[in-house]
Amino acid sequence: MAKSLISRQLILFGILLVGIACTEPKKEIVVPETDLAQEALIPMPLKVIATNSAFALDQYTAIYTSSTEGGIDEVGSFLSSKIQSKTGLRLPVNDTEGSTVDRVIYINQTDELELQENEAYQIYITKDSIILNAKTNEGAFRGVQTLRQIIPEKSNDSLNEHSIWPIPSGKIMDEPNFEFRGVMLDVARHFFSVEEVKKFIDILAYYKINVLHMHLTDDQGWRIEIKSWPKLTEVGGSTEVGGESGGFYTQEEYKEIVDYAAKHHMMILPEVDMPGHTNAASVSYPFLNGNGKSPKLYEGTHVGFSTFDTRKDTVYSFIDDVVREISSISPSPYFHIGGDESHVTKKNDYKYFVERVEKIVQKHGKKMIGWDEVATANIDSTSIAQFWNSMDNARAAADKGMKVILSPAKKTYLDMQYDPLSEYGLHWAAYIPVDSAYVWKPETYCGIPMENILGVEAPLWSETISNSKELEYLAFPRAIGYSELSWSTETNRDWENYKKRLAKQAPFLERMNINYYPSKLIDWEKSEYTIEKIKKD
Ligand code: TNX
Repeated sequence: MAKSLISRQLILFGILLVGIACTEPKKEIVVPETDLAQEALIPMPLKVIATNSAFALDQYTAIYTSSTEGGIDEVGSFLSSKIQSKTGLRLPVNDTEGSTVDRVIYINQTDELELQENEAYQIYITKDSIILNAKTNEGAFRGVQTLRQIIPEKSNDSLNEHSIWPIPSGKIMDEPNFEFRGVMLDVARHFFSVEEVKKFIDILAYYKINVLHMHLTDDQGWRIEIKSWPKLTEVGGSTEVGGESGGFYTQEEYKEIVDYAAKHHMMILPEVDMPGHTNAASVSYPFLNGNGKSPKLYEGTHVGFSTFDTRKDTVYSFIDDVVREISSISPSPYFHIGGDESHVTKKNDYKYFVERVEKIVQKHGKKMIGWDEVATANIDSTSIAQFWNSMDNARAAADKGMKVILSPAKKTYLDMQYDPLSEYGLHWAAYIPVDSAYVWKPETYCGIPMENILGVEAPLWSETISNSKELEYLAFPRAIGYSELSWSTETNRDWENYKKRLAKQAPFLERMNINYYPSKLIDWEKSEYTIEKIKKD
């Protein structure tokens, strides 16, 4: 604390010195009139108050953070690098010497914030400064995403002798409605490389998603190195749907993803799906198998035919090793055990299995998450159910005092087709056009109390997709809507208003080279790219 106070003072002193050093009389900067309340922010912040002037972001702007250590400085550097890629400007961060500074962006960690949530932040934008106050680095990072969204794509070159990017002035107060705002990626049916996962994280973080759930194992593939059971990846990782060679992450690569996500204040939630969806594991080590058949590598898309042998102690020793190894490289407080669609596991065996695995997960210091079927077992109120299919299971979980993550297939499954003509995806739960994905209320959808709802997650199953281009087609723009459903309050959500803000995401998505689905329900901000795409579809 003392250290951070000292460095804060040093920086403010630095700003002062710089100010004094600039003895030349400054020309007044000219800014246009603006309206902060009309900005296309997604997710919609809690409160936005416009004051109709602007902060002139330009080459004489500098970023300072309240401390030069402890992570808040990294949030400052993150903002600087994103400003550079959007505008070409190179803003110094915590630079106390040299450069001419006319205006500052100050990112300030403070315990005194009117808002309560960990991720809360407030931004004050005036003609001369932008002050971003947050309780935590996480909150500061969320605020930085808001700032990124209100920096114009194009500079104003006509009002002054040099280019400025006018940022509308006013005040933003913001915090999330739900603490868990997730997207899931199935890397088991088709494998996605570390680089592909990182690109996905880049876009999700921009919309304040804070959990990437990775479905690491299934019948068609085992995707994470387990050092004590090497055949899982040697054999089980060798295939994927459709017969192409699969792939897997070494533990080092998994850590690389975890670290990359952490820099974006995002948690990687690991899932090892069991006792069903375990064919790849059973082919690697046949003693695990409990369906009475001899397991073979599987490249099709059926579900529900595999199961572990739930009555063998050696199976639990195996699971102990897997949970231990993954937990040791996973900072997430949760471990997801799957637990869905175990159609060939007898009911009592299923319950026995879930109850025993819950203890293993807890032994390794994690809270268990499972798909909603786990609520049929006698599990702790500290475990979490992920509602995808059965309202009864979701309600049973809430009755036990458990928290529930909402992933109703009819509303949030990113692998559902938009409509019968859209490429990729399935439609067993529903067709989910962009409006239907947005127009529902997590707060009341399955009739469980708000205090039992941990958040919302949109799963992207990968039976029909195998690369970034296809992934992006299904995920975007729908995932952007789920970010608003989980961050913004019910009173701040409105389809007619959202669809106008969504239309204005096109330039960002295009700059990021995202192959989003150009739904005709949205009047996309026209650019050559979108016009071309709409013509083709
Ligand atoms: C159901 S949802 C599954 C997945 C499939 C998905 C396809 C859930 C918990 N299980 O195994 O990939 O449908 O949409």
